[in-house]
Amino acid sequence: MDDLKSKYLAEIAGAADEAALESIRLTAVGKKGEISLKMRELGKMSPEERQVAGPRLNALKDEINSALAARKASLADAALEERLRTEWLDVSLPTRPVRQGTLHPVSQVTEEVTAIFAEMGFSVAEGPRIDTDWYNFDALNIPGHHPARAEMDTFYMRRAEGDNRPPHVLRTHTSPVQIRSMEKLGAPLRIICPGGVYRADYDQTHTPMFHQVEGLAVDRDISMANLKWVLEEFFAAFFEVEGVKTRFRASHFPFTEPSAEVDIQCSWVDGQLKVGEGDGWLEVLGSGMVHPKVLQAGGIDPDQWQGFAFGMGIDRIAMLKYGIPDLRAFFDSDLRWLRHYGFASLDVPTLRGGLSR
Ligand code: 2U9
Repeated sequence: MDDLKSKYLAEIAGAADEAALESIRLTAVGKKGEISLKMRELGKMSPEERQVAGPRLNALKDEINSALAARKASLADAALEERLRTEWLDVSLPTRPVRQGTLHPVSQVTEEVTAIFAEMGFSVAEGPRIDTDWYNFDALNIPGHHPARAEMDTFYMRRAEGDNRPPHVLRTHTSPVQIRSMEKLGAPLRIICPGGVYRADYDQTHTPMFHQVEGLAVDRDISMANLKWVLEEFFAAFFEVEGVKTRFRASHFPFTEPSAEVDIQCSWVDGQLKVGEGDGWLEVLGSGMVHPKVLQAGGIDPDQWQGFAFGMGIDRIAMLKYGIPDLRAFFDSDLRWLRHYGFASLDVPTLRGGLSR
């Protein structure tokens, strides 16, 4: 019996896995195992012999069973240790590069423009895209008969039968937002108004919906000199160059007096636009001193306050900065175009961190 015990305990200690253990169990203590057969032999023994052999066989069986259980547990522990060692995950690693959506150039440029003007103390104002013709036209010194109304190719909203109130329009510029802001906030005031606007026009350089950003600064002593400085700061920051010369050409808008169209200094090298160098000029913006009637419409006393205003097309400056050739592609929702011209959605433009990395 001592031989049996040392044989099986050695085999159990050396078993490599659960399958080996199970086969040892069957050979030793299984129904037809060696120890079970020995127990059957007890019946042939004399009572005296049986009294000695019986308890020893039972003890041997118990000992082998507990050795089997202990070995099984230690094999399971070792298997778990091995899994813990090999199956690990570094949760601090960046995620796999999944194909993500991109920021549309219009959104990117709007963020860039906002960051630059924010630095100069302008906040962002927004308003409705459907507005009354008073906010869109009359308040801006464009009365009913004014040719500018026809020129703007306005989309008018249909009125219900018998409704004689003045019609609503799809705003043709973001200027109504400035009127609303003057009414709400009063003077002094520094705001920019970015957003979509609508004109019934469609060709290579016009889409019926496009984006503008307009700016308005109202204070006690504001002049064209302030306007010029603000715009030159803006263009240098936006085009990410040291400085940009501007050229103001006299013009006419109903809502500003005097009015100027503004060109920026540029050159064309191998078909590529370079802003802030060379002796070419590129028209980018309209501007002027806010017309007294327009200040009045916004509830601001023109004898106490004056202001400058400007307006430019976001889509157009996006095309210029990022070399995008066709305006109409902006609104096609073509995924290949969006992947090519889009921006990483988490790179927020800031003046210090870089506008467009
Ligand atoms: C208020 C007072 C004055 C905004 C202005 C322009 C000149 C202008 C065009 C540029 C290209 C529109 O997108 S575009 O076609 N804009 O030339 N906009 S001054 O003047 C305002 C606005 C609001 C209360």
